[in-house]
Amino acid sequence: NTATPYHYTTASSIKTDFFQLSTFAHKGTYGHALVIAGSNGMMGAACLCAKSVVRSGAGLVTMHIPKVGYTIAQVNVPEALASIDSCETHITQFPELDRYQAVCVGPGIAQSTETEQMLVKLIKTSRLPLVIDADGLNLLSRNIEVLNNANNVLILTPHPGEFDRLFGKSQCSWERLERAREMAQKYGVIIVLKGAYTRVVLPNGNVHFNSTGNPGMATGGSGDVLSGIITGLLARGLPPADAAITGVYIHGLAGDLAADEFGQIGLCASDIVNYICKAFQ
Ligand code: NPW
Ligand code: AMP
Ligand code: MG
Repeated sequence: NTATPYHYTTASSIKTDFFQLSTFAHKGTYGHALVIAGSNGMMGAACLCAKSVVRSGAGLVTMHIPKVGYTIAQVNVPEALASIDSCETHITQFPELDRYQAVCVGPGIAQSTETEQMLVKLIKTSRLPLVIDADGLNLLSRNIEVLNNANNVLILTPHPGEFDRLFGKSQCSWERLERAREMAQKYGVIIVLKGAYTRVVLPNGNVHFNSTGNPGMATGGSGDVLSGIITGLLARGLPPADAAITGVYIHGLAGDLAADEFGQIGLCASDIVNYICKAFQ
């Protein structure tokens, strides 16, 4: 039935033309991504996310982080530039957006009121494709109507707990999926509903079930890697729907390749990061 809204993503559905790099490419060719992430005690999320942006082929990455995260970010992600917030422990502002092609906000940002105000202002003012993940989603749940003021493409990447905080509790995964379709259409956003067979729900109501990934990926930081991959693809210029579908597929494949090497038990988020390149290959 060609009219079905439900699709299944396999290797053959992934567009690969962008895999071929231009011989004359330079670091400005493939986009500059901004990652607004981290707080006191959760700088790991920021580093995993930013490193995943690098591994997904963005030419440049800047991390906007609180002061407490400066050394941590520079040591763990030497490829990334740093933009330092005026606050010691959490994020209260975002830098000028002119030079960026894509933004990710949320991994490890915690839930202070100042960070919430920063997020609302970012959604209202940014014209860039924007990935909102983790605590960014928890803060968004207190301001859901701001989605009506977005003038950019938003990609929301909730796990079921985050989805229910955003849009209300569902009794089962089918009900959650149908609510995601309703919300994606209502607000014109892309919703990446994570879990086994992650579902990418598009603003037209279409759903793309992912075929890669394994339960070894149910580990802290795994989702922060996914939001970084999607952001890297956006910075490279992929249209948002392609960035979401391809990013989810590559994330799962990187997890599968890592599990082939190490097994599923004890797989960690850094292992997934280290297999992103191989997954693209
Ligand atoms: P349960 O367990 O069923 O009661 P939270 P988080 C539910 C940062 N991190 N299916 C689950 O419900 C993130 O970036 C930092 C069903 C539980 O209550 C965030 O900023 C790390 N339910 C921040 O931590 C590494 C599911 O949601 C709740 C579910 C908080 O993010 C870790 C847990 O989720 C982390 O990434 C599923 N598949 N998955 C670092 N190294 O710096 C989750 N739930 O409360 O949103 O907490 O996801 O850990
Ligand atoms: P988060 O909860 O934000 O750290 O995200 C967890 C990530 O791991 C998501 O991309 C999930 O799709 C993935 N994941 C978690 N559990 C499984 C599973 N059982 N099978 C496949 N992928 C999973
Ligand atoms: Mg997460």
